[in-house]
Amino acid sequence: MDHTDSRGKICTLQAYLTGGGPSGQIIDRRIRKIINGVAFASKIISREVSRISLSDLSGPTGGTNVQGETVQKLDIYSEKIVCEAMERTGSLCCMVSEESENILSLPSGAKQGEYILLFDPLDGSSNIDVNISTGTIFSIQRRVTRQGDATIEDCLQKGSSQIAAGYVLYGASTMLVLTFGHGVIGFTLDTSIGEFILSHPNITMGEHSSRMYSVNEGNYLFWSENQKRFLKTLKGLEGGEPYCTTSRYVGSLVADFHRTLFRGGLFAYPADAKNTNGKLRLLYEAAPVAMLCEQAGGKASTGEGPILDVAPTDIHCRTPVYLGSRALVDLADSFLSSQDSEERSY
Ligand code: P6P
Repeated sequence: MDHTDSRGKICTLQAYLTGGGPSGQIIDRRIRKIINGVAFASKIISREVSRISLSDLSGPTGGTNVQGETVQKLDIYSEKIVCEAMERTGSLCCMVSEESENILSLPSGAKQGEYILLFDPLDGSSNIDVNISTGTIFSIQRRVTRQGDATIEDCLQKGSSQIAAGYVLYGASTMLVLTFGHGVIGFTLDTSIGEFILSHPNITMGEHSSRMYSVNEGNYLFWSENQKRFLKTLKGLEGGEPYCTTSRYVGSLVADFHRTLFRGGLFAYPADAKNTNGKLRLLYEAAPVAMLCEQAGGKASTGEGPILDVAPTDIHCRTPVYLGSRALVDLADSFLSSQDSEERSY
């Protein structure tokens, strides 16, 4: 495993961002500040996640968020930590967080910039009490309005215009995985020195390397007929050879996606009768992982077209997600994009 830069030395995140990585790519100073802010916040979140059962941050707040989901204390704490880190960058004009109903402005007096951070502060937090991996997912867009306060127009941009996207996985190790549109790189947090160290200079997705599929089959009865037929075909229950012969489902997007990114296979969260537009949120879950997926050589689809081409309707809009090895996502599209509206109903 290459942990070094182009001169054979240990490569930190900061060294990478300033051109010290194998690619020599130099990241714009304003973007660097955002990435460094996310990295700083994630070190604190990682510390709290790793000791959650010893901490008064464990458990629910007793409230629900705009998504109607139970809010964990660590969700709110994580959002606070990210926002505080971002205020000091001077690179942002606003933020969008899964935990906040409306667009988040920077505090008055904070230096404004031309970028937007859209993030899920602690994805998978409902699993935190059973010690399952969680993550922080983020997307960076550049504002489209010329001046003044950022508007909803600045936030409702397609995934194809993302400047950068990534996540921090709080798992067996804490990893920062990100892309600037020129491949996917991974850094591992060395807690002994508090630095993210380059551990995966070029992450690419295996093509059928794992004949693994990842979907919550507990929703089967709520799926459309097309989706049911697709899954049966994937498993070889419709007469042909199975495309996939093993299944893994964590129920934490960052964990399920990270495995798919490294091993290939298929991850899906289909639309169903309960979530007719899918469950995963477009701006700060599906779009960033779709960019990473495609940058690693995979495919990311709604079942009817590229996730990166979906025009957002509101900051918390949702989308069906099929992503992973191209051949498996193509197979999904062949079933899901069927024109027969009857088969697409639930
Ligand atoms: P289900 C976590 O709440 C999340 O948003 C994603 O991290 C995950 O992929 C999905 O929901 C799991 O949903 O319905 O399978 O529990």
